[in-house]
Amino acid sequence: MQVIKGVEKLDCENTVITIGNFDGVHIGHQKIFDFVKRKAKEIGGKSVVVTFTPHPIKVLFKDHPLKLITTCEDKIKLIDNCGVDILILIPFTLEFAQIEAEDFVKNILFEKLHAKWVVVGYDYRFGKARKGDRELLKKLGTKYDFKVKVLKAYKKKGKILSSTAVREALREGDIREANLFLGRAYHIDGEVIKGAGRGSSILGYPTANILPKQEIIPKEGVYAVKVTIPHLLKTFKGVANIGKNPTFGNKNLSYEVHILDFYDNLLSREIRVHFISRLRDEKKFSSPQELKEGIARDIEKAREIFKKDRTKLFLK
Ligand code: RBF
Ligand code: MG
Repeated sequence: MQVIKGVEKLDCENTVITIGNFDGVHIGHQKIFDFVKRKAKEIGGKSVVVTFTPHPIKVLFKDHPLKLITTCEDKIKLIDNCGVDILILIPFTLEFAQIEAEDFVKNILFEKLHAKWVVVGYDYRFGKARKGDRELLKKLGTKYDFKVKVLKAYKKKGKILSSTAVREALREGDIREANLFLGRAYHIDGEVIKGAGRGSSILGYPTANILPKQEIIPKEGVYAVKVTIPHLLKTFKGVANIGKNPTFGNKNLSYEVHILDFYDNLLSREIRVHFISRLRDEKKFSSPQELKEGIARDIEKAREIFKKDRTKLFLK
């Protein structure tokens, strides 16, 4: 996949373009890309995804609490994995936000990107003050000689699939639903930092504590996870805890994972934690010994889950 930062004139004369934020690159997004690729093949042109960085909401509303599912880096790799020809990353600025809907279509989609088809979701809005909608897009398509395809909402289990739905599922700790919508396991990446050291000394379950790069972290609690260790090119089974360790009265939230059948030191290494299933809430045990027995039961439950699990992992 060719990645172009900013808007420049494309060599290729025929393109099928979709435009959006595509946070999470969930299966609804993947369906849109499939349509774009199919059309591109039909007309002998290139499939093009146009997206923005940073997310427009973060630029337009500085205090908006929006948290993103994917980092920009992951979004690029996930779109690449979908088999798209060209990804255009437009730096979103206040100045860019001033472009009128028709100017965006004429100057960018028509003159620079040579759109023959423009594929958007049913609720697509574009241009200054979001004044452009699918009706305007169709009108401009007649003027600038491209066709417009508006795709319907994609539903799974009776629910409309959207980035918002994925964010809510993660916030509620409903990993199964988030993963169903994403078509893969949700993951966080982070460097292993020094923890309290209690894991190995008191509990006998050493944990790698991480500082996640992602903005959304699943709800506090205990999870069955898989852990990819890039420098070993390997993935292991594990159990993770997100919380404040009430048994020890900690104040700060920690993100930690105990990796099964693994004994190396990972300090300062970057690891990826894929969430498979939620096991339970974090709780205050009456003693470290009780907690130790609790973790042993978590591991047993996790091993049972892994036996049947087929969740796809995003490794690179
Ligand atoms: N700490 C708690 O205080 N309550 C818990 O319910 C709890 N559950 C955990 C489950 C797993 C699978 C793991 C790996 C850790 C858990 N911890 C829990 C965190 C534990 O207190 C921590 O790993 C040690 O204190 C070392 O930092
Ligand atoms: Mg630790």
